[in-house]
Amino acid sequence: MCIFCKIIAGEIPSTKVYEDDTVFAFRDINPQAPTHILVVPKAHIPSVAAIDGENSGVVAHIFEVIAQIARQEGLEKGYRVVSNCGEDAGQTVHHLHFHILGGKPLALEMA
Ligand code: DGP
Repeated sequence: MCIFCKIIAGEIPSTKVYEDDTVFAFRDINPQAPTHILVVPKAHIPSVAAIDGENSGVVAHIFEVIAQIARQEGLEKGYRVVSNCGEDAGQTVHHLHFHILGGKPLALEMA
């Protein structure tokens, strides 16, 4: 089982922010901003590269959840949503996840 599957199963502790039948969100262990939350599907999808017609419904739902969490966290001044896909992007956990970063003005560099 991958590390995020273990977090979803409760085998590794995490600071949960949100959970429903298909989505789980928790605080990043190594925050890069005052608010840094990871939103993941409960189903093991390896990365953005594995999104297809069969599983894209949960991705649409994740974006509704992201908007809800951002409101809950008071990120009305804005936030960034990032998903690293593959080696060149520096993806370290191979379970699809979306970073929510906010709580301060963020640097503009994208690469
Ligand atoms: P990425 O580079 O996009 O694959 O980022 C993976 C993120 O996952 C990274 O910001 C750190 C976070 N992370 C890794 N292991 C754990 C963990 O055990 N608990 C929590 N809360 N976050 C983790």
